[in-house]
Amino acid sequence: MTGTASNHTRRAFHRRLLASGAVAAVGTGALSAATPSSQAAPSAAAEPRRAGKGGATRRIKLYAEKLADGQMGYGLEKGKASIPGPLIEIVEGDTLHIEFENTMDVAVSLHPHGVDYDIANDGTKMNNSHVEPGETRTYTWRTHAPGRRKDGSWRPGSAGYWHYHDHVVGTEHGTGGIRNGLYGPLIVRREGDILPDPDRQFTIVFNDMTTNNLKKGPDFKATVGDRVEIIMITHGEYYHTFHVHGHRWADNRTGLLQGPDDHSAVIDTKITGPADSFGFQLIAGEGVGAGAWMYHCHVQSHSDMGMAGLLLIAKPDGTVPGHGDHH
Ligand SMILES: [Cu+2]
Repeated sequence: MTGTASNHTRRAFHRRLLASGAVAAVGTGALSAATPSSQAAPSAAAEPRRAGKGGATRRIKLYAEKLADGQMGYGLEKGKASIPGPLIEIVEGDTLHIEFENTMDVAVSLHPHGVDYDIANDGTKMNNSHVEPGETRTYTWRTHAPGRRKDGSWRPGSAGYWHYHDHVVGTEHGTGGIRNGLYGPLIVRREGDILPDPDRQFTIVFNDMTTNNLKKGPDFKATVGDRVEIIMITHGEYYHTFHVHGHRWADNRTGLLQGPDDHSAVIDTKITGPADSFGFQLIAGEGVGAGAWMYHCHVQSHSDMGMAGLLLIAKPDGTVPGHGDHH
């Protein structure tokens, strides 16, 4: 399986956001002022798109469904659930109302990390914020920009690479739900954050000894020069070391350096444990070219058991040099 199925879901979500007037969630296009018109800049050299202003109220519908193979997933449309669930992307200051329908025969919930929610939106049975079979409830997530508290201390904003998951199926911690696939990525942008290229957002979830609940890590496709975004989440019982070949990122909120004086560590591996999440952007093949670039868990027995997949980075003509003997 490639990332194609969930990319369709993501496109649908973006269309939905755009349809509801939420243009800010995906920016308003390139900041063209800095690009001289005499320069025919290739896409990687063009000014990146940036996140617009937050403060919007958004609404989406989300379903929890049983999949054909007995696993479970979240989806934006009935019959379209996926593992991981759809990428939800908002901007600091936004409020998101999620009309959440449980189409399964067991109780389920939606519990987020990173955003502001009151106890009625906790998504746990102990707060009666779960959803019984066949029922619907609306969860509300809020976000805020950073700022100074009245006491002078600094309050962090909501921006980050976060995630959501079930907290009910199997045990009161959602252990069965998470194991079966009820999890997904959540990005909160800060106004001005650099946005990746469309359809180049890849979610990689180490869940127990699987990747996205697959025995072998899925492959993801991009072209040299694309601005790719990786959202990395871990669930389950084990600690892992996430690694990408040929590319590096900054170990900070965005995965990007702010400039020459940003001393964030530049890394190509990161130790990650259950419920951790992080993300970063890379320019596909930057300085190294096209190829079948591996990503994998660097715990040796884990990668040997299948926790590895490929970033298939093609040349502009669509070919991936050296690739073809992997399938
Ligand atoms: Cu591992």
